[in-house]
Amino acid sequence: KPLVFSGVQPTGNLHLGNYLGAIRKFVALQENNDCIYCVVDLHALTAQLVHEDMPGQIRSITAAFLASGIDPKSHIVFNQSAVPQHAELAWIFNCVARIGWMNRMTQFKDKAGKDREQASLGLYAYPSLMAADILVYRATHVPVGEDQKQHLELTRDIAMKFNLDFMDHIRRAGQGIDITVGDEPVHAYFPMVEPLIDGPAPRVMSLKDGTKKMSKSDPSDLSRINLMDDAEAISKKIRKAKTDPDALPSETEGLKGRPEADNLVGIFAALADKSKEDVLKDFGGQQFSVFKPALVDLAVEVLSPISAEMRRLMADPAHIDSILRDGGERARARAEKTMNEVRDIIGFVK
Ligand code: AQP
Repeated sequence: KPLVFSGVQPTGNLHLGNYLGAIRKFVALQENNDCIYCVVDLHALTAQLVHEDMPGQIRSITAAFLASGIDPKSHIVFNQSAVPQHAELAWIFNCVARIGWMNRMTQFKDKAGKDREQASLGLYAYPSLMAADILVYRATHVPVGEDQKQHLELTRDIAMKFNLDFMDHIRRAGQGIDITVGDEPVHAYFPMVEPLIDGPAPRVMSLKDGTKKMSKSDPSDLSRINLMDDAEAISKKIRKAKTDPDALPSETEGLKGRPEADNLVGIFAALADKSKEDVLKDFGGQQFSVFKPALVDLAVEVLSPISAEMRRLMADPAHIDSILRDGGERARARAEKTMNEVRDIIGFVK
């Protein structure tokens, strides 16, 4: 079975972008894949070192995974800090990756803000830890939102450079397989990961500005729908969402140059498991005063069972912790197998 890995940071309330761009895909992928889903708590230190309630944040992301339908028995759910092999491989990848590659990462530029000198070294090295998260399991498929595409390209670059630089060592250690990359034969240890970004809402945008992504760190709570929002909050946020004065078009072509309309139609499509074309077949020619109440009903219908189940799960933190502990043990065993082989490939004396 293909091996799927993905993670979510325990940094604030999960929103509809995290759900549609990531978690909902995690759930669907369980059927035909071996899945590892991680609460990436080490990543949470990159933007902000001290967290008021780190345990609560970790448990709430875990609860969101479980409430959305992730099965922690057939698959693996754990928190990153429980598996130190992620950080060990990240160090090796820091030595594989080139500064020029890291300098191109747009997320670093966005998150570091104007005073880049004050950003943490961890924020700069974030994509290297992300590559380690994935490759320590030698995972091949990574469901993420579109904002993570560049980091996955970097993961491929890191894997490729490691494979090429250590090709003879990999062979000598009796590891790896022969693959072809482009026309080049490579004896590879790490696979080339494939991002899974498709769907009608690969990038959910802010409700206040259709050109900015919906984000946990946006200071305006009206810009996002949180997974824990109740029906009243969802309704208020969608009613207040920015739109334009025109009716909805009947073809997707008509959404061009209308980012807010495009975003709301994309959200509707993703929540209803339809294409944008199908949504416009139903709502083309209608005003937002008709479309928005339908979107409220749909969002409440999809999200309220999840938030109710999250509340139920979070009332029993010991149960959540036992799931993380069990997942951590199983993840650690797999990650240690890889690191044992990587130490041999590099030539560390054990
Ligand atoms: N707006 C979005 N649309 C689609 N997918 C999204 N994701 C995040 N925002 C959107 C996807 O959610 C997963 C988990 O994200 P994360 O918490 O690990 O990191 P993030 O991308 O930094 O999330 P936020 O919410 O945007 O936080 P801040 O405000 O801190 O930047 C990832 O797969 C991501 O693609």
